[in-house]
Amino acid sequence: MADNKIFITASIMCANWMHLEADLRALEAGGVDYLHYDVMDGFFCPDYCLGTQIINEIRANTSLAADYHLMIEEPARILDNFQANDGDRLSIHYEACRNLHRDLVRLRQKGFKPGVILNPATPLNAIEYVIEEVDTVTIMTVNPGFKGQKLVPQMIKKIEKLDEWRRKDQLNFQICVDGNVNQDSIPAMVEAGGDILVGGSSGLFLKNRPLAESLAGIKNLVAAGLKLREARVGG
Ligand code: S6P
Ligand code: MG
Repeated sequence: MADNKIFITASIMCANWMHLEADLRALEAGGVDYLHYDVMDGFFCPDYCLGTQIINEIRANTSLAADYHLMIEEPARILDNFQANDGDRLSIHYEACRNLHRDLVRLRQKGFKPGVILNPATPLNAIEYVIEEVDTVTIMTVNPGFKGQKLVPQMIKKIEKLDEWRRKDQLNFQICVDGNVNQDSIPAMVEAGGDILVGGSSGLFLKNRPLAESLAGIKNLVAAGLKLREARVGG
């Protein structure tokens, strides 16, 4: 699938919570594709974040589709808590599920675009037998839990290997990249095969830059990355 549309999903945990409504309107006007909701249970990863009551309050006040990222142990326990509107994505971690295949099938039945996520240490072959069930594979380019972390650099090669697998087997999933998506990393992430970029504290929600400017900058970097990708795979 590696076409030329790159999607931006804005990590709401990195927004300015003192001016959340202004950020929501700027993200809508700037043309982001999704709002990325990080849900953390303090067990699968070492912090807590975004319960469904807060998420639903935001959802009731935006037109943007949801992109749920569940960083919780055994997400099957609470999948019914999440609303599936048309076009919403919901992704779960390989490392957190005892019955990953069953959970992914259930997500599609519930109306989500199902996705599987891999921590930096998890090899690609872990998902060999679920790859046909997903719309998205997310490569974590940092370990889950916190904004503002450093890129794990070998993840660029992992994205490229995943893209090669997708091309070789003519698979149809999209590759999402989460963590340290910024001006230094975006061209390489897109060149390697990333189709969906999670905009967080290092590239989108910047202290001294309006969101509209950050988004325009990201679009230029994406264009540069697509040129590199064309050169790598031949268009
Ligand atoms: C990390 C989480 C991410 C962050 C975001 C951080 O556990 O999954 O979605 O919210 O990616 O972005 P940044 O630019 O601070 O690394
Ligand atoms: Mg995330």
